[in-house]
Amino acid sequence: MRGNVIVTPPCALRTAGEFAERAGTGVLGAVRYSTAGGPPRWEHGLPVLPLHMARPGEPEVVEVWHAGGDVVRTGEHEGLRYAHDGETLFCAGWIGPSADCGEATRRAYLAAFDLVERLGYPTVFRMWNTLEGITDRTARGTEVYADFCVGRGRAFDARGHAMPASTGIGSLGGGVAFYFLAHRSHAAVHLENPLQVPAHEYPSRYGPRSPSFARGTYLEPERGRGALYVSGTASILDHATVAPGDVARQVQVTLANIAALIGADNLARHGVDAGYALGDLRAIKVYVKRPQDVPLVARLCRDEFSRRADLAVFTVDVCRPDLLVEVEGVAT
Ligand code: 3EB
Repeated sequence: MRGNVIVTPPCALRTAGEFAERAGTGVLGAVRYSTAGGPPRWEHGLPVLPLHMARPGEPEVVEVWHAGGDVVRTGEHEGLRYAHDGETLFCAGWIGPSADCGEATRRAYLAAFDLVERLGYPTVFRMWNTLEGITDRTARGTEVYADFCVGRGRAFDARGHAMPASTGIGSLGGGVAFYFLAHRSHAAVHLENPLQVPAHEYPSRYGPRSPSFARGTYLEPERGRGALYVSGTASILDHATVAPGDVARQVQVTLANIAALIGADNLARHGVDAGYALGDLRAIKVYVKRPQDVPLVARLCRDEFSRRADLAVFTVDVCRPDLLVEVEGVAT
């Protein structure tokens, strides 16, 4: 098969029916984008995280993470539910609604770091965080996302883990939830974007603690091409929002940001001998703030991405009030 290997993305976006038919074999875990969120649960013996990301009448999307090999072990650790196949760990946690999501996030992240160290999957390479009311004010007058960033940052400070690719996005309910992937042996290269200030260097006007994430993470392969996990990416140049109010331009800027991140020039800058284009992106998730923008954003994105790519659109808040869209995916 050498020379003409079809690289399959490590995850797929399925309908609930497709997931029900094929669940079980070859699966590490799943995330259900549905009409209610809550703690991770067991389905077919595997961890499944329900996120409140669908409005009534919208179809459920199931993000299925593939296992390598047949032996999948599962477990629980301080409310986290996880599965691992000897190479990759999938782990989901639920922080839930809380008055101080910062402290709850700090504790949950510390439990996650404990777990990866104990199980021997030290390379955390992709994280997702969903926050109900992400731009809302708390009773103490702080912002939910800002509180979250404080707690997450403290956990990273305490353990010294490298900051991986991440998503921080709104949800429609269920408080705060998160899930992540970690690897046992492969090296990860965490990527910054030449068009953007590193998020961990954002000025303090965006919050007391800058966000702890990289713009992307490249996971070195055993052989052949690796996979590049693209963080949630928005219409931000330098550190400032571009084109507030203009959703079409925000899509353009967002996609140009992703293209610059995954292109050969930027990867060479990070010591990675590879290069990707927008057409290589798979398992694409598009977050749109205003329901009325969904048709336009979906069309603009489908025009740029491969027709072979799974693509799901969710109508949820983005972490800054002036951001109308955010896009993520996996380049393979
Ligand atoms: C941004 O670029 C948009 O807090 O984990 C994107 C990806 C964003 C991840 C996070 C936030 C996060 O700042 C927001």
